[in-house]
Amino acid sequence: RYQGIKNGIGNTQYSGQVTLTTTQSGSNFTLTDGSRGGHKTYNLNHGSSGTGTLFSQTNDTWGNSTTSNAATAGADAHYGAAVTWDFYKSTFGRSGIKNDGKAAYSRVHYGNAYVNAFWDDSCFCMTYGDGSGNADPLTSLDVAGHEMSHGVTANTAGLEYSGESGGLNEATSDIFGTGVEFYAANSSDVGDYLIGEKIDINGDGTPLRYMDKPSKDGSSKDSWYSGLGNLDVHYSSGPANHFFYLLSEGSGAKVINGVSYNSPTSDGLPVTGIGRDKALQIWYRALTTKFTSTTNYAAARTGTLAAAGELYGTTSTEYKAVQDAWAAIAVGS
Ligand code: ASN
Ligand code: ZN
Ligand code: CA
Repeated sequence: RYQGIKNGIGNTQYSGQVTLTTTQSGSNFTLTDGSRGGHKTYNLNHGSSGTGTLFSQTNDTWGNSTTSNAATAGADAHYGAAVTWDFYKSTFGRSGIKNDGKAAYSRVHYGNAYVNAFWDDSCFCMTYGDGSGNADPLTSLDVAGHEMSHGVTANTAGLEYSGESGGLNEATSDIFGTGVEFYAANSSDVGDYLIGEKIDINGDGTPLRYMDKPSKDGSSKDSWYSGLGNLDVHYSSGPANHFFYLLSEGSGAKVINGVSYNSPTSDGLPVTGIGRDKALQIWYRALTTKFTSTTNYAAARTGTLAAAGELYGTTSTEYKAVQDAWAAIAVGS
């Protein structure tokens, strides 16, 4: 009997053909990633509790890129968990969601026509629905990275999921979910500042959220105002997503990987971006060493400035860009 870590093939729905780390045990292969803490991917087969069954088969090629094969969603989810693990490890030196080297697990085919995906800190697990009409499961890479980043937030700052801290919690997931997508850089996931552009959740091909100008979704805000904390957290995230876009890429019009962006500033002053890599480092350092459960937008400004000062110095262009990007969304001056 052979037992060990294998490189399988995933024919995913959203990320093309990818390598999946699997485990062979005798004549069976399972979606168990022994090189990333042992992350397992399960098939709930439309159930809504427990783990269902671990994906297991006698060959190591998973899915057929469409929903006609139940393992396709498994391949996308298993890939999403692996890229998210690698992103956190290589970008921040973080080993797993709790930074303890241990994996979470994933469950796909949750319920019936369930149009959502969610992280649950109590099971330490990720769950994906099949989407409306079951054509568009919620297993795209930015969604996977978004949801698992809720686990990172829960195990670091612990931002409360309501009011302004809830908006910052949501933005943190959009920011790192986007970081995951850019990190993957395979030909199917080139990276963009849109959230959920592949899952067609609106049924008209538009993404769920836009980081350059969040109000393009019809509900999110571009800038802070005194009533922001009364909004749903997926809309009060808008100004922080906008801050991150401006800090990374700067204001005005820009084309990145073929996608056009045009990011406004509320003070009318331009922001010069410092690049996504530095912006990610600043947000991560703030999240893990400055933010608390009750951090609001004003405190996020203070925390990211402190992080930028520690990383690059208080007289640096990076520090100045953080000041300018907050001013551009009407926080501080
Ligand atoms: N997809 C939603 C989100 O991540 C589900 C949830 O947990 N609220 O915000
Ligand atoms: Zn979320
Ligand atoms: Ca995206």
